[in-house]
Amino acid sequence: MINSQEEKNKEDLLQNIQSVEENISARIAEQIKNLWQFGSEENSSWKRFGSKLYYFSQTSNTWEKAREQCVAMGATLAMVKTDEQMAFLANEGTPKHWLGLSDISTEGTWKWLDGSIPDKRLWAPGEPNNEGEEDCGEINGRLNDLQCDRLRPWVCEKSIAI
Ligand SMILES: [Ca+2]
Ligand SMILES: [Ca+2]
Repeated sequence: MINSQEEKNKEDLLQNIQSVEENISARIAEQIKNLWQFGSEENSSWKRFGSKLYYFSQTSNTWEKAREQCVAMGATLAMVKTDEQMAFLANEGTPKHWLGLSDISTEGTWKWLDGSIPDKRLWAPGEPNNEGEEDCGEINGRLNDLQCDRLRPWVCEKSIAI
């Protein structure tokens, strides 16, 4: 009698363990699925051009907030060094968006966020004109200076991890 009761307890215990195992397996499978979906979502929102990946925002913000958003993504506001990059950025996403370009530190001295000087040929005709104190750079066909507190979508760049 005692033996059969013990057998029953063992069986119940084994069943419990089995159901806990199944539960855990299902939850792990769910988490893996979520991770995979998140990963592909993030990958699909970055576009590759040359040796860089570009992220085009779906929302608008001030230049400073846009700069912070890029940093939060492990990236930087995009910098344009070549005609090819200019053409790519002008044709992707919205027609106008913030770039990593400003003359905030010294009025009239334009610099990319990496400290380099923008190629003069990349400015739109008549720009930069500092009309109404414009210290931040956007792409609008070509480069234009604009008031930093204006709201624009933005584009981040990061190098492809090797
Ligand atoms: Ca300025
Ligand atoms: Ca301007």
